[in-house]
Amino acid sequence: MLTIAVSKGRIYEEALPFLEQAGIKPIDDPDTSRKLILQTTRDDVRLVIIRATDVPTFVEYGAADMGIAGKDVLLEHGGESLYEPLDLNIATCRLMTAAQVSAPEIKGRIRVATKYVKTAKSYFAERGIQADIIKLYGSMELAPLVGLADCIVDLVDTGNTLKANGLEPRELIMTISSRLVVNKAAMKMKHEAIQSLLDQFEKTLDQRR
Ligand code: PRT
Ligand code: MG
Repeated sequence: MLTIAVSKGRIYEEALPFLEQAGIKPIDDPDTSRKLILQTTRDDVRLVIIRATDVPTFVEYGAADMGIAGKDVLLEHGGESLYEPLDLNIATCRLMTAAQVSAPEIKGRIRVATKYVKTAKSYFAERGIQADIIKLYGSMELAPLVGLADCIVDLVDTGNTLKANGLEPRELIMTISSRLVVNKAAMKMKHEAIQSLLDQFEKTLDQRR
C-alpha cells in the first residue's frame, strides 16, 4: 500500500485532476466526505487529507510515502529529509514582497510581517537588508495598514488581495509551484512501487505539456 498526503485546499483542486489523469481517483467524493483517509480506484494507493503545512512532516516521518506540497511550504520546512523528484507545475503563484501603494522604500532597518519566516530571513540577509521578521499565521495584508510592519512577504496569484487592501507587489522572491515529495526510506524499501508511480506521474506531466 502506498500512502499519498495531500492538503484539502487550493492544492487539492489541482492535484485531484492530476492524480485522476494518472489513474488514481478517490472512491469517496472528497468534497462531501469527512474521511481523512480516502481509498482510491487503485487498491494499492490511498490518500490522506491533511493541512498543507503538515504534508512535509507526514512524509518525513514516513506516515505517508509521498506527498504533494507547495515549494513555499517545503522551503519553510527545510532540511534534506525529503526527496523532491517532480515539479507538478500546479497551484503556481509568486512569493513576493508587498507594501502600501506608493509607500517610499525604507533605507534602514525594516519590519516585515510574514508566515514565511525562514525564506524571508534569508532573502533579506542575502541582500544585506536588516529586517525584523514578525511571524503571522494569516491576514498578512493587514500588517502594513495598521503599522505592524513596513512590508509583507506573501504569495501572490492574481494580485487582487493586495489591491483590495491598498497594497502593491514589489520584489519577486521566487515563483512557486507544488512538488511531489517522497520519504527517503520508502524510496528504498518500496522502490519498485514508488518508481512505477513516479514513471506514471512523469508520463502524465508530459501529456499535460
Ligand atoms: O489552510 P492551511 O493553513 O492549512 O493552508 P492553506 O490555506 O495555505 O492551504 P491550501 O491548501 O489553500 O494551499 C496553500 C498552497 O497553495 C500554498 O502553500 C501555495 O503553494 C499554493 N498557492 C498558490 C497559494 C496561492 N497560490 C495563493 N494565492 N496559497 C495561497 N494563496 C493566497 C495568498 O496567501 C493570498 O492570501 O491567496 C491570496 C492571494 O491571491 P490573489 O489571487 O488575490 O493574488
Ligand atoms: Mg486555508
